[in-house]
Amino acid sequence: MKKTLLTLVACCTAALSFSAAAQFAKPEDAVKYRKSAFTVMASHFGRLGAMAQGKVPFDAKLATENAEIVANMAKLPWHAFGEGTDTADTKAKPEVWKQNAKFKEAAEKLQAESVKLVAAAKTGKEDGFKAAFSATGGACKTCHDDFKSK
Ligand code: ASC
Repeated sequence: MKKTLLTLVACCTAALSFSAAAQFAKPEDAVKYRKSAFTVMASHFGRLGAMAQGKVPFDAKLATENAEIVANMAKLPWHAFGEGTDTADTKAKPEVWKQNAKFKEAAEKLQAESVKLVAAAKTGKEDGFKAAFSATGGACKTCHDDFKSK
């Protein structure tokens, strides 16, 4: 009985800390979090861009490492666009919340394209990598056009 109770407490604590991780004390914290994820994503996407544009030689291993970071970062920002985070220091347009289904679709599109980008980088084929880079960049752009002010 005591053991069952202890297990229950352990499970509840784990569940609590998980949901706490998905929340923020203040709207500013959520904005800082999502901006940070986008900043890291942009840095690594930029390194891939240099390869896609031939400014640095294509290197499948480096491309894969950078694409994996992009794909991981692409999972993070979305839960930080909660209610009440539209008024802080943000370039997010009101459409993020007004057209939330469309925003979610755009977020999922980026995640899907960045997963394909990892796969393309792994094959070591430069043409496929360039095409996947372009598709991922397109997903960035669509979302910026519709949901981010200049
Ligand atoms: C980048 C970057 C973005 C996207 C976007 C694509 O390298 O920082 O936000 O590409 O410009 O249109």
